[in-house]
Amino acid sequence: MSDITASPVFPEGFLWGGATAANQVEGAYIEGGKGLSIQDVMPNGILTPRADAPTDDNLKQVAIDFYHRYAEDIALFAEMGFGVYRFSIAWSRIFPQGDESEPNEEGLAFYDRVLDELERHGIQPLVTISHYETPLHLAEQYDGWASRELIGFYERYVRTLFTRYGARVKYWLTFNEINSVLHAPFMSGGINTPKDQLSRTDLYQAVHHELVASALATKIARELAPDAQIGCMVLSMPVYPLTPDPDDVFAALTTDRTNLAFGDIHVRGEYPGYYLRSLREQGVELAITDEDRGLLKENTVDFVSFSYYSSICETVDPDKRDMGEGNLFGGVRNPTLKASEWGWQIDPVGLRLALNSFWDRWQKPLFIVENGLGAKDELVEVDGVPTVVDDYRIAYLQAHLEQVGEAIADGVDLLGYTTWGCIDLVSASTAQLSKRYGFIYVDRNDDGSGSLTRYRKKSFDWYAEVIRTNGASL
Ligand code: BGP
Repeated sequence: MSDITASPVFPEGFLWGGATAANQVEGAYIEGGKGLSIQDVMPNGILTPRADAPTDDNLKQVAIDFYHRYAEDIALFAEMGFGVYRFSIAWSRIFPQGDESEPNEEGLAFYDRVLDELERHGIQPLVTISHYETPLHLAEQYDGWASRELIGFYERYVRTLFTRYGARVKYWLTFNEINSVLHAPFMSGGINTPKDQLSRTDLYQAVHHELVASALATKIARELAPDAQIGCMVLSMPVYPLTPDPDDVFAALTTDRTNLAFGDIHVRGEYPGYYLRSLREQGVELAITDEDRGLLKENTVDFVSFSYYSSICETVDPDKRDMGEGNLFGGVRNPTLKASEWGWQIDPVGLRLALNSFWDRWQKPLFIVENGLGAKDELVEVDGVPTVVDDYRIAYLQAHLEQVGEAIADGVDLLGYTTWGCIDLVSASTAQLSKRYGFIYVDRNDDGSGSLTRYRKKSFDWYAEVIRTNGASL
């Protein structure tokens, strides 16, 4: 008989690993037939949403040169014992402009090589189909996801991916942080119209197009890759009431729902009533066809994945709205929590709360596909070996993983956990390299100098031990 009071145990087969995105690691921005993506005109991250043309000060042009060093990097992941590696396919490597009829074979062959290498090491791929890297031509010519035409281009792209890799890749994510298009329309949705000139209707229409495209990807997977498991990916940020005032409690629910809606739609296949009410109150009128409704309803996801970095608070009292930073968007600061150097509040218990609330709500397997601490690391020598003594990162991950263990003991069905930026990479929000997340230090600086040599940080061995013991060492 099992002891239900036993300490949390990660289930057998739990997928431990790490996550990256093409534009943040690959570099080779115009090599191998790749076309420009919106990231190639974003040298400043979301600080200045776009430049007129590519500029040489864009660190993503080289990033960490994963395009040429993927074998070395995957070997390091294998050394840590990764069971899964989440990466994205750069849409503009496969369809350089986005609207061509034929894919770029050289781009497809690159991901074949990455998959070969993962297979060789027994690491499962977890593929993000679209991670903040819409082909630039689709942004400039069509206004990105504001146009319904993007659904057709995305369909062609996913058909190509499922045909080529469907037998080799089990886990797929349709859009990275799909809800983020509301906050960063250019980066997340390739929407060229500046945010302040974009009407609410156009913005929510773009979201609708992505949601329909996401459902369509699930439909195509069922046809072309029947063993594939399709997940949505949502930026999560639990919202607490700042005070016990019932109005604050309801305001917290309302803010939380701006994110929860995306899981609701993917899992239940329809817009929830509270979402429709909010659209009405904002004067948004969406063009939704019967075909859209059918696609959403019939093609719900197999699992829900999400990023988790912090929680926020909410209050109706304007005098108490002390705003803090967060992942793409912030919220009212929580006076009980500390924050990272970038002001992202650190809340391990919030992760257990998110896991429990998502499981209670959706009853679908969950996957944590981003979590981690961005920090400024210093390369030092220990016993003559260059390394980073990143005890702060170990403490962050340890505290979060303990809460993940608690959530599993609470009964949550969790497929796996991939830390964000398992190797240092270019930050999405700042476009700099000095905001580091990795277990592996990459010698490259914000001014582009550096040898690109990889070094194992102290957290490298720590994570390897967590994986080796399936969490028992936590
Ligand atoms: C998420 C993105 C990632 C990643 C991460 C950390 O929003 O999905 O691409 O970058 O946040 O953010 P940052 O790089 O800004 O620290």
